[in-house]
Amino acid sequence: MKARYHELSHRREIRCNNVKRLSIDMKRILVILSGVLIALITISGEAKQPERPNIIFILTDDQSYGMMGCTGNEIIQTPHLDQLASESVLFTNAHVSSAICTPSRVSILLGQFERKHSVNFNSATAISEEAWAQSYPVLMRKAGYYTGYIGKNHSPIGKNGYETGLVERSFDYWYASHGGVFFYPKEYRDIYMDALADTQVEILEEGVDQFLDPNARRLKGAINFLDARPDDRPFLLNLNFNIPHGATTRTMRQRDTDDEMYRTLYRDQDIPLPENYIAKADIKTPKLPAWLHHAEDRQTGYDYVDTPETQRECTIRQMQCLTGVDRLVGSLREKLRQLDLDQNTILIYASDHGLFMGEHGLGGKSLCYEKTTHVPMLIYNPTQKTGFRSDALVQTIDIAPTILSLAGVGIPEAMQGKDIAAFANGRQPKVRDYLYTENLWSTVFGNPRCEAVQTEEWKYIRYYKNENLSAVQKTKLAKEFKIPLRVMLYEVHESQFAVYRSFVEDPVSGEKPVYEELYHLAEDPNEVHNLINEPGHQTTLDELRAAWKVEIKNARGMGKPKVSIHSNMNSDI
Ligand SMILES: [Ca+2]
Repeated sequence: MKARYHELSHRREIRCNNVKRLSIDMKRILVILSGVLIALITISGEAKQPERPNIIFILTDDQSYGMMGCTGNEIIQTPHLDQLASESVLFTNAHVSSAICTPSRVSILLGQFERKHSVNFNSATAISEEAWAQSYPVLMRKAGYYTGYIGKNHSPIGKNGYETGLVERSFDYWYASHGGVFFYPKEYRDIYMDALADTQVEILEEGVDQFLDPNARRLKGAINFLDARPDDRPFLLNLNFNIPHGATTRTMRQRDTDDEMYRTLYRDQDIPLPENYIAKADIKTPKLPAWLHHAEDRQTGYDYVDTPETQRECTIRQMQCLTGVDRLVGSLREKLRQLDLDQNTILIYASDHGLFMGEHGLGGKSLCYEKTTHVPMLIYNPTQKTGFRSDALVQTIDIAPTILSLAGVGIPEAMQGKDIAAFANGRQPKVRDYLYTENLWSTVFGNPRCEAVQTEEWKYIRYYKNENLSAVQKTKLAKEFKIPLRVMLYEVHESQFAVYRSFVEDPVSGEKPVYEELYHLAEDPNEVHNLINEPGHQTTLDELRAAWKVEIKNARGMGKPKVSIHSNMNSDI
């Protein structure tokens, strides 16, 4: 019995061992098979999926459309940008959504209209962490891109906006600062102290070199976890100038140490004034009624538009700065060639909005006229061999979804911009029927709230009551009662949020306009002749008013804005 038991046990053991061996063999086979399968998938995946492109997005500050050779300026020297534009899709009818730094830049990051994201200088809000998680830089990083940010940030993010460090941590490489960078950045922002250069464009170029080139000089100020860009991952680089912004050109000093272009270029040339320029002393009837647009409250920083001489000086400086940007674009492309990155790097170029230079007697921005909303915008794709121009109605809120699309990353529902990546591959689909722009920055500085809808041919603008306190009056009070002017004019507190919400919501829910304009852009691109009360345009006006009603609701979207509310943050940081 015992022997039988042993025999059975022995047989079972043999069977078990056989099963074990079989199981081991099967495992081996399975491992080999799965290895083959993975290899096959990888090979077929590699064959099917092209390498993800690198993307460099260059954003200038307050650059109107006509400030480059390729956009019609006969004086400015921008040979590298002109060459780039000739190899790109150059959008000749690109518009921002809000014509002032912060809301425009937030719109670009989130792909949303301001009416939805609700962040401006006068809003007492910052982008919430939840909303920021859906921005294109964060999504690109999550998708494996190595991301960098260089230059000016003017988007408050997270609780208390600029103080959280959240935006800095959101990039793999950070060589940037909040608010103005100015012409001599080291005098204002510590992060740039280790740069060899002293002037903005050249300092930021050192950051670009460090980001791209593992052999370039390492800047002590830059914040980066990895010492050099990993070459097995695609990259996204955001390069943000504070040029040709007035805050930068005002600080130019023509120092001996400046590159010659920043001292002498354009100074010997005859520079015509804009076609519809009006000096302050010659204004008989203001462009907008004085009860609506309080021009006397304008920020003094824009007073250069008041005389032909000061206008000329500012124009020269703007052109000098943009020629500096142009030179950087030339050396950037050369650098990409040297590093063998040129065949797989897409370049995007745009501006956050334009700027009045005394047209209609106006200075500053934050209205819906072409001079402030029409900007240069181009996409260069090295695999697309022929450049072309497109007059499609595109907007800077299209950049975020387009970057995601070019990288093969999903576009979140929260984005309102259109994916226009097809243009980078030579196609020209219809994008939208109407452009929608708006101004919600209505403060002590006198600008009224307004919205505009436009087609290729026509534009309709509507304005709302402007009952804000006056900067002139507040300045008088500040002096009389010894209150710091900066506090009086710029500090924003939580209570301002309620006012701003009414700016956002009231026009959507029936607030009546107090003034309207209608322009025939095809015949009057400078918006000189307001046809709102002229007979014969009723059908056009009806169509545009109906379009406005749809567009403003679309821009608002649904639900509460995803913002964090804060107080005591200087709005002009
Ligand atoms: Ca700007």
